[in-house]
Amino acid sequence: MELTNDLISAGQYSLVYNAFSFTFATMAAATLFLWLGRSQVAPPYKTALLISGLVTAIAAYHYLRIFESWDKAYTYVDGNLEATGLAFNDAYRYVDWLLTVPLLLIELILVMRLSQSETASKSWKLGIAAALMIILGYPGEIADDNGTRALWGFISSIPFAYIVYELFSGLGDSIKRQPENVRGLISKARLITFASWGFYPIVYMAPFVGFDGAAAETIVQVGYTIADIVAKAGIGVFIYVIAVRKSRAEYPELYAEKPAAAPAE
Ligand SMILES: *C/C=C(C)/C=C/C=C(C)/C=C/C1=C(C)CCCC1(C)C
Repeated sequence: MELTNDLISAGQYSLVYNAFSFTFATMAAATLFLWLGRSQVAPPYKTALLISGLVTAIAAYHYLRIFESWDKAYTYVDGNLEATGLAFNDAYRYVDWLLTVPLLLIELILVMRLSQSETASKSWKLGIAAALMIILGYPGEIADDNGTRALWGFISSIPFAYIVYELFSGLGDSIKRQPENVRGLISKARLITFASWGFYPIVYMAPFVGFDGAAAETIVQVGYTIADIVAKAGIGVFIYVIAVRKSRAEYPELYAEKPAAAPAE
């Protein structure tokens, strides 16, 4: 969204500032957790964790840049918050999504360990739909008038609807074929993906429901930030737990928890 000239308040400024800073830390920590966690899972699941950590790593980098950009857009002069004239750059967020959204779908597919051809075809279909959704949303995000925002938002919702359909119909059949000890978890991961992804278009609509200027900017930035934490770091932890459980079930001799050694007599 174009940052309007009616200036945000000091409270709104620091809310967004802190949200960005917190999210950078969360994404960086999640990356370490996911990458180090690769040693806990069997080889077929290592790629899913590699990609989950890549998603949070890419997001950590972009939150650092978003944070810097926000920091530079405002300054305090004699105790009053003022715009510096350097525009806050929203493009970092969309570039981030363009990379991370297809990867998020791929990590979900990978942890299911489908056949090679099924993995490839689902990854392509969902990955392309995800990229289209982001590309088509961007012109609306940076538009000044609500009409243009609504138009691109609507067009972007078409690939979004397709992704939701695929998650519940196409992947639904694959979930039924998953081992019993993870079926529930994978369904939950899918549900949380759906719920957190559904949050983005709702946040996008803030300017349509009476919020404008500084309030809309604050809601949009904080809203997307919360959704990003759930959709990237939160889902990453789910992928990790699913991968650990499947490794234990499929390779019990290697990954099952060993009972504690009996104390020496
Ligand atoms: C890590 C980032 C994620 C999971 C981002 C997901 C973003 C969306 C699901 C965005 C969807 C949008 C629409 C469906 C219409 C309005 C424009 C968007 C791009 C906000």
